[in-house]
Amino acid sequence: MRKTGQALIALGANLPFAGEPADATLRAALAALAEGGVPVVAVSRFFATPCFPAGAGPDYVNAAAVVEAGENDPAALLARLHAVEARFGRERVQRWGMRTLDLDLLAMGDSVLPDPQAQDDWRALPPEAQIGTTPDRLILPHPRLQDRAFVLVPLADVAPDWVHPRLGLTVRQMLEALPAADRDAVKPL
Ligand code: A4P
Ligand code: MG
Repeated sequence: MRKTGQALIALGANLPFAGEPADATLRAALAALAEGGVPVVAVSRFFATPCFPAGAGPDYVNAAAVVEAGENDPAALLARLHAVEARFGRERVQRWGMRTLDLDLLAMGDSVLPDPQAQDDWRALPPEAQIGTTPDRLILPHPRLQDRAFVLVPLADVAPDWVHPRLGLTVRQMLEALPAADRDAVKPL
């Protein structure tokens, strides 16, 4: 069996599920991953983050985790994340819409999927095109991770020295490149 090592995931929620607040959902989702054969190696602090796009819904709770991919290749791991999302009430009504749980696969080591050119193209997508264009296949690293304080601040808790395989920058460096106001808006719960 192929071993693929560790993966970085992002967790987010901005709607309660079954009467429980978003932070409880994130905790339960991490437990569900572990029970479902995806051991959780490290978990960041939980943060309150302003909704992006601004005004599109309540604030989010965001976190990041390192998980053991084991025998899961990236597609299998994303399928497991989607199964956990479904269990916690995720409905895909609108891209970037409000959600009870979002689990994104941020990276797996230095894997670049589906290929370097496509990852570069998705990463370079202009902001106005991003909302209307949804990838139909797995992109790794996640094409927006370098832009988002709500991803990078939690990620810096668990993987500050992970290097983006296309940008050659660490999580810490990507975070430093963001506007200070973006970073400061991400507050530990
Ligand atoms: N997909 C391709 N690559 C990946 C990947 N690396 N990880 C595909 C996860 N999914 C990936 O995702 C859309 C499609 O991208 C799927 O077919 C998937 O296979 P989705 O989860 O169905 O839809 P989504 O969650 O609306 O899209 P996405 O791209 O995950 O949304 P974002 O960009 O993550 O935005 N504001 C705050 N403060 N905090 C948040 O966490 N999250 C979003 C969601 C918006 N605003 C937010 C937050
Ligand atoms: Mg998602």
